[in-house]
Amino acid sequence: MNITSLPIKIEEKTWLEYTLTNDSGMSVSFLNFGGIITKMMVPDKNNQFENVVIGFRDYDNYLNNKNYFGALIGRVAGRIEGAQFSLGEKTYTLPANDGDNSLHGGPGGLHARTWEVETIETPTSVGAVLYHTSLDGDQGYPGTVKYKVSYTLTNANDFEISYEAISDQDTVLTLTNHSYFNLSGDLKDTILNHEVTMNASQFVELDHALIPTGNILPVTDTVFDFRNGRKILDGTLSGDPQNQLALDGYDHFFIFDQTKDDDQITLKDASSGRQLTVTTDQPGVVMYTSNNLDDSLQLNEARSKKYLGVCLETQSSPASVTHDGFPSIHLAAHEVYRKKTTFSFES
Ligand code: G6D
Repeated sequence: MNITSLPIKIEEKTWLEYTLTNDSGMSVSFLNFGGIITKMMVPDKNNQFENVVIGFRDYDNYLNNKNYFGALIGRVAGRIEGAQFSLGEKTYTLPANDGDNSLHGGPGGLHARTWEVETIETPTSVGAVLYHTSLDGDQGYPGTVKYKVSYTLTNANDFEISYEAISDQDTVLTLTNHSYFNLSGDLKDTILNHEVTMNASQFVELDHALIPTGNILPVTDTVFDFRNGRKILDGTLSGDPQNQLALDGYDHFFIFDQTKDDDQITLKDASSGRQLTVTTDQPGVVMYTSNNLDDSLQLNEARSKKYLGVCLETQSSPASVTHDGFPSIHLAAHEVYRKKTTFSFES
């Protein structure tokens, strides 16, 4: 196992790219800028190590990372309708960076911040702790928030992301990571034939602006039912209005069934034999199948294109600031926000 770091000159700044490597050769590389995961080298069924996440070939493109490739997302992952919310008697106005709405914590969200990094090595894992402080009023949100995010790679090929945050005032917050997974390896294929199994009987209906309508729908008898496994392809061909308004794919919040089993999502690619299991203590996940990704970007191994990656943004629901009955994103003053998502790879 080892941890290396590489200085990367970007305009007048110098970023650091850290690479965590375990005893079996799996590695995860990330930047101190945005906590952006730039590569994940994972073996296939023939023990061939290939990259399974989307990343830019030229790192200066991360300065304008409109697809949020690999980035930590916050203060609030997802969309806040009308770019405003109220806490008690006070209404807060956020930058409207997605039409009339606020997306992914605003233009100066966590994806675009520089984090302090401390590396950690134990007998069975290598990792790092990333620290950042966001001041009261940052991107329109109340409260000074101190963040602590841990990236840990174990010798069992588990990559764990643990999130901690504390605010000195009541605020709203739900954090995630926006990696685009593609298990075919080195972007050889799209994710359309990836099979998803997900422990979710409900999903959240969206309107034309991808804002939750307030309706929570059953997945039964729809292409949103992944409980017994389903190819992502189904959602691109279904003609279901909910797939169509997401540009013929998925971009929806799925609410996990509350069971004892924390293995909430499995992603399988038959061609490579790779399997990713996601376990989390978050109440749900936005599964986004890169329906919005055009062919304008040069990535590590290929040009970008639609359906080249699938995001599994485990999180709570920003719709909770507008509608009752949704998993809350409220964080009380001095309450510790503590969440963990583990990405376990097998082949
Ligand atoms: C699109 O609607 C999607 C979001 O879910 C995604 O995070 C973003 O592209 C990168 O706006």
